Amino acid sequence: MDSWPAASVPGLPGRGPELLIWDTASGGLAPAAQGQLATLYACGITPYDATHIGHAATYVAWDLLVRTWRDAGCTTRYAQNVTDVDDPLLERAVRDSRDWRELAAAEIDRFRADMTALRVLPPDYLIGAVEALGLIEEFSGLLADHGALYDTDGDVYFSRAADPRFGSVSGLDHRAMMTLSAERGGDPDRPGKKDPLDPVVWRAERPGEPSWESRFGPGRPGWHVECAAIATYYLGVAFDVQAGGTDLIFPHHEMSASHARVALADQGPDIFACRYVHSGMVRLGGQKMSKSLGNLVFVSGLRAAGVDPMAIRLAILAHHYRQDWDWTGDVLAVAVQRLGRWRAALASAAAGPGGAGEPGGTGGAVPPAGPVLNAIRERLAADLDAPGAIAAVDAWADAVLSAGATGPGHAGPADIDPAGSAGLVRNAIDALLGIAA
Ligand code: 5CA
Ligand code: ZN
Repeated sequence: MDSWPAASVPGLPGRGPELLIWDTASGGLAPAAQGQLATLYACGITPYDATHIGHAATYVAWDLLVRTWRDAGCTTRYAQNVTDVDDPLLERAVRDSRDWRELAAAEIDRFRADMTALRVLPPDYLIGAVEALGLIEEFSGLLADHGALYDTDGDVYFSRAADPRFGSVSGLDHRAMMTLSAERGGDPDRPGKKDPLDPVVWRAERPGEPSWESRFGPGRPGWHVECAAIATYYLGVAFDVQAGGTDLIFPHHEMSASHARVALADQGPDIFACRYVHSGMVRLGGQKMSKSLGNLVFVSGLRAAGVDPMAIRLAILAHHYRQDWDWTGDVLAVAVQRLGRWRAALASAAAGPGGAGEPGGTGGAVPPAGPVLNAIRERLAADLDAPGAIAAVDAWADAVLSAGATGPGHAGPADIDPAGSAGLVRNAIDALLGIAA
């Protein structure tokens, strides 16, 4: 399906360092890309409600990853799915008496508009489960060929016993897996399964539900096989990073990786993602912001209320992507104020050194931009430390504002920021942090 338009990314002098990222599977920092071509699969939305701040934070994190890779000289290839047929979407359509396809299409459109406003760079491939049914069926066929599927009352399950490395993504013990499986879409209590953790790969047709013909009979695909199939089809058997929120570590990312290891077992030693990267949960009122709980702040709602999307983005970037944090009015107010200071500093610096009393002049030398650019690059390369990068820009803005006049004015052509500091800082925060100031 169509992605969304890319924001322009200004060029910067030089290159950033290699990105090290926290890998959930190994529990440590590791190079995010294995070579010059950097490949990313990010789990996408289930489009039954609008984009909330938690979704936005997740996709802003992967956007930073892409920007940091590109700045380090990598070419990126990025795929993202859209789970456009699944239980919660169908249930919401029934609840609201809407056609499920129409509901999904409307929410995907809203997601695209929100991502565009937040200047999140689009994936190269935005792939809906429905449009990918053929390749999901083909991938599921490989699981069947490896003897890893079995039938339970017409539904087709994956036998996790087929994968000796099952558990290597999450590192969880059996008890924890059982609890999370029950909470996150699994059916550990269903009778007839070989193992309570086994996930469904093809769900047989149910009355009133959409279904498609397949070699497994009429039905629809399971959730984990959707991502395993789409990721490996678009990025290859092995790719660099599988990304999602921490709520996807188990069972989703564990199962997708396990499916791929079994289906593609004869394709070499490296199968599926080299790194598993997870973003923390955004909470509201102390609880995970979630569509099922309904404690949501929508990006589109804030935009409609006149909030500058760059302030929303800056509010997100003020938190390290791996931390859990609470969305509050204060968080937004701080971001609005910070954006204002950055803009004032850029305007003041662009107006040039000027005389101390000249309106808009900084009254002294504009602090150089090179150290700011280096600091942003260095912080982002260290596990996408956006708060650290922001602190470097804050320090530059404070220095400009404390040296100079109170507000932007106009400068004569002769004294426009001769060192080009303002321009370089503006380009750095645009290219690396995605903030148009
Ligand atoms: N379609 C599946 C992935 S294949 C799905 O999880 N969809 S979702 O709409 O529920 O979530 C989309 C992304 O947002 C996932 O990476 C999920 O981990 C992340 N996410 C959901 N809620 C939050 C939250 N409160 N804070 C941070 N990230 C969240
Ligand atoms: Zn997924």
